[in-house]
Amino acid sequence: MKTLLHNATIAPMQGTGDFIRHRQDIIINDGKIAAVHPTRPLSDYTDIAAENRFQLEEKLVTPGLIDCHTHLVFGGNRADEWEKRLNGVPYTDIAKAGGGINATVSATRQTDEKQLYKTSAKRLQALIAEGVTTVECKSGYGLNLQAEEKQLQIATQLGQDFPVTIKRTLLSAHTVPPEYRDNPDDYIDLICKDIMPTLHDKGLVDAVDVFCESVGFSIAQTRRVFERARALGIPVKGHTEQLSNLGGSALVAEFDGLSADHIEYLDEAGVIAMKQHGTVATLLPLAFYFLRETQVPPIDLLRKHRVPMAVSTDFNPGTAPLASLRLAMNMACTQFQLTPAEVWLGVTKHAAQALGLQNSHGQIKTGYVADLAVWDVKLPVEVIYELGVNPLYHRFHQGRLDGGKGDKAKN
Ligand code: DI6
Ligand code: FE
Repeated sequence: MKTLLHNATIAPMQGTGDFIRHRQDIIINDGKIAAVHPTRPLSDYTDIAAENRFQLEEKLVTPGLIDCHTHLVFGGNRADEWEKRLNGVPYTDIAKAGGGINATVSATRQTDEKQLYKTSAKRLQALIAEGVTTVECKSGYGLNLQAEEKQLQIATQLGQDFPVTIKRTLLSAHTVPPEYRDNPDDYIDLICKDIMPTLHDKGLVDAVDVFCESVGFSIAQTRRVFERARALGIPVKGHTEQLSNLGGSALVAEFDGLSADHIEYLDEAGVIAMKQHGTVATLLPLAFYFLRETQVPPIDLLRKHRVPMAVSTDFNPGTAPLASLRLAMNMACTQFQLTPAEVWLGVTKHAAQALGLQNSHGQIKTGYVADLAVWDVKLPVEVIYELGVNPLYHRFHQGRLDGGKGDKAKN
């Protein structure tokens, strides 16, 4: 089936990300971008059915947005904990009372599939409504085989039911579950010998992630998880240098990892290692904001060494309960001083690279998947600038106007 987007302004997200082309036609065939060229008269397109021609009158078309780091599937929430913190209860007291990541682990284990699916679907719909066409979903709130599988199965199901591409990341090494509190290395054994290979065999794992941090897992433990992933042929990524500098990002790079994420405390040696191995720097300004952090990631070093920067929500119940990639884009500008062009590349081309999709997603290019967002604006910066009003006009996933299975997203 052929579709025509007629007379668009396009931001193809190649090169520097800030160039746009006016008066362009995009032809979609079988879900892929078949051609992009200057506008021709509609009468030239007799082979395309009238209902598949979209006259855009110079509206802006960008690649569909890619949210390359989320923890979308989890049970419960931590609003109570947040309120306690705001009322002055020390974090250590909250942790002692079972708060933090393990509070969400317990809620996720207890919540049945149906309920988990329902709440996760709502969050996904919020992302979709802003023009997102690809979402990465992590496990990491199950922390045993059964509950990690439950999270990844729900992520898979969401990708089948909604007009969005879902990539699944195994984050069993998110924190030490209560059963292993006194012997975390045995938990690493469990991940390497049981959880990872079993879920990989079931086809549920697209990447493996580790929270490498003093409050998470050490470099030695992270290395063990990465070695196992490499042996199974699974790409790795990391939550690294979020709260301190352990050298986790360089370790991700050593394993030719897809991305090192957070990276507020990253140093130049880590930046250079990432450059050498093609590892993307994923910036998460919403977590930075919600935690009221003050250490900004080393943006100038990333620029100097030309490390591609992605921008993502990190949507999660503890540090970023904010299901808006446009808000993350805005805050990447205000909090981290990225330029709008850098931010746009960060949610398209570079976010695709952070998921290993750089040859098929994130750009308007012949042969690429026709995941496209049509915006009722003239300039890309407008999508970042004005929040609270949704400028999305149309959204195409694999060439279909929110269509087919997309009808569900509207309910
Ligand atoms: N870093 C974070 O900011 C989140 N996970 C991580 O590794 C926190 C997740 C949570 O608090 O539930
Ligand atoms: Fe995260």
